Formats: sequence, C-alpha cells, structure tokens
Amino acid sequence: MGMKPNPDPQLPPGQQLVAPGKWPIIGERTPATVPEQWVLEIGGATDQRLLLTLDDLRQLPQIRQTIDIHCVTRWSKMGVEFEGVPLGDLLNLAGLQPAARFVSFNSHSVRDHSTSLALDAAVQQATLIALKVDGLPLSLEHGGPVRNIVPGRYFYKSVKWLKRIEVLVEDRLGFWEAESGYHNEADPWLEQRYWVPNLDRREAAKLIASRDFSGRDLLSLSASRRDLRGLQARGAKLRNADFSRSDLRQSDFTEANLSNANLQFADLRGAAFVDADLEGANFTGAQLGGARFIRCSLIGSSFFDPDQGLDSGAIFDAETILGDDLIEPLFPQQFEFVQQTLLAQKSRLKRE
Ligand SMILES: Nc1nc2c(c(=O)[nH]1)N[C@H]1C(S)=C(S)[C@@H](COP(=O)(O)O)O[C@H]1N2
Ligand SMILES: [Mo]
Repeated sequence: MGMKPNPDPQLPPGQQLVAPGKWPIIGERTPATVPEQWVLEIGGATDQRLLLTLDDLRQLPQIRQTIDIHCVTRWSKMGVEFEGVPLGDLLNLAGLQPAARFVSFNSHSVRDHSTSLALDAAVQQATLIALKVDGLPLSLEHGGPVRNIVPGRYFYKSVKWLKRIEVLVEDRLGFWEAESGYHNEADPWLEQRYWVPNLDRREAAKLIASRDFSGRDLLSLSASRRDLRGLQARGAKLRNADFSRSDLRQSDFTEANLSNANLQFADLRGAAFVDADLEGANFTGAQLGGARFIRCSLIGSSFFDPDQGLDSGAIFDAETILGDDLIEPLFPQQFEFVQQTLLAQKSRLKRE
C-alpha cells in the first residue's frame, strides 16, 4: 500500500478521509477524573516547575493553527483549526536545563496514558497546547479542556486531558509506543506506524506450524500465503500482521487485535471476528462467506481498493454476519461498497 502514489497529495500514504464532519473518538473516552481546578504542570529538567490553571493558560498569547489529523489506523481529517499556547512558549517560561532532550506529555487517565517526543522535534513541529478547536472549547471526549497537538505526526502523539508536561534527559516511551509497538517517531509521510517486528524468525515459523496464536503478542507477524486453516487466535495481538493470501478458513479471532493487519485476498470463510479490534485492517479481495463480525471496531478498515475498483472487493455471502452498526464508521467509499454488496446479496436471496 505504501508504494502506490497517493492520488491526493495532501494525504499521507495509506490514509483515507473520514466523512465530512466526522471526527472518530479513539482510545480512551473519558479522563480518570475531572479535577475541579484543572492544573497543568510543567517540570522535570526545567529551571522551575510551573503550575498553570486554565485561566493562566488563557492569559498567555494564543495562536491558531490549522492542522491535518492522521490517525495510525488510517483515517485522516483535514483542516482542523486548533487554538492554544505554543509548547515553545511554555518551555521558555519554565526554562530548559542544558541536559534536556525529550518531552513527555502525561494525561489524566486511569492507565496513566502518555506519549513522548524529542524536544527539538516537538518544538520544530510547532506543538500546541490546545484549548479550542474550530473556535469552541475542546469537548471532554476529544481531550478537553486541554490537550497537546503535534502537527505532522500520527495523532497518538497528541494526548487528551493533558496533566503534565515533563522535560526529560532520557526518553520515556509512551503508552501506545510501549504497549502496542507504535513507532516512536510517528511520521505519517514515512508511514512510521510500528516498530520493526519483535519476533525471531524461527519462533514465528514454529507458531505458524502450530496454528495456535492464542493470547500471544505477534506484532507485525509475517504470515502471508500460509495454510492457517482453523487458526486459534483468541486474544492474540496481531497488529500490522501480514496474512495476505493466506488460508484462514474457520479461524477464531475472538478478542484478537488485528489493527492495521493485512488480510488482502485471504480466505476467511467461516472465520469469527468477535469483540475483535479491526481498526485499519485491510480486507480487500478477502473471501468473507460465513465470516462473523460481532462487536468489532472497523474504523479505518477497507474492503476494496478504490484504485483497483470494485473487482478488488471482498466477497460476502448470505451467511456473512456484518451488521449496519459495525459498518457505519467506515470511510464513505468503503461504507458504500460494503452496504451495496450486502444489499445485492440480500435481494439475490429473496429472488431465489
Ligand atoms: N489520554 C489519551 N490520549 C490519547 C489516546 C488515549 O487513548 N488516551 N489515544 C491517542 C490516539 S491513538 C488518537 S488517534 C487520538 C484520538 O483523539 P480523538 O479521540 O480526539 O480523535 O488521541 C490520542 N491521545
Ligand atoms: Mo490513533
């Protein structure tokens, strides 16, 4: 996918636009608590530790910046206007110690969510401590009252419900970077979505032969053109795995994470996707007769390749279970393809 020239020069490789007016909510949906008085702390390798209330932040010079949001799960939303205080201004106020190299953004979050960046990258990217979006205060679900916004990086570098900005001498990996193998640089133009695979090749071969991936973390597993019929993959972490053209008939992906997995032209007849995370997964050309999609997240996933046309479409049959509620968050073109194909399937059934 990354090799093809993208028809829209504004759109990084492998990304598609969400429907106009849509802004998906990704990751945590609410902060751990909403403190009565929101205080943003700036500290670590700084000359002083600052504690700023929202009013303090509002009294600093504000700038407006229009940025394009690119989520690692392949959706993009263009031209969103954020308003707030430049990170650089806050760092100048606090004063950087000479050894300062990194900056970590910490969140009011039950899992202590954070992300980090090299200091020079964070400042060069014109990171914003944002209070408003499109002229209105940030809503709680989108990270209000205050979140950081890092233009030019995948959106996981922008944490919601910002609690603390910590300047660091050594880097500290953020939540997604440490837990899910998300790339620490996160440049969407270079498609820096994930770290390199963390599995040695011999171990991978053994696992593939066993057809039992239950509960394993197999980030970026390479399993293209394999016979994996009846694969047991309950609870397996298979982000960015390559299953293209593999035989996965009757596989069990219950509670599996297949975010950004490549399932192009795979045979998935009778496969079970129950409570599975399928964000950004690619089902182009896959055989999905009798496959069951139940309580799955399909934000950013695709079922045909717009450049290759409808012939590249996934194949469904009367036994495929894929509810309207699940396909609703798909990209507009993808939604239309799936809906039309499923409808055609139903009317054919009625005629028979
Ligand atoms: N506290 C917190 N911040 C977070 C996340 C999260 O799970 N928790 N997810 C990140 C990811 S992966 C994305 S794409 C964006 C989503 O922001 P949105 O829900 O406003 O679209 O928030 C980022 N910041
Ligand atoms: Mo994301």
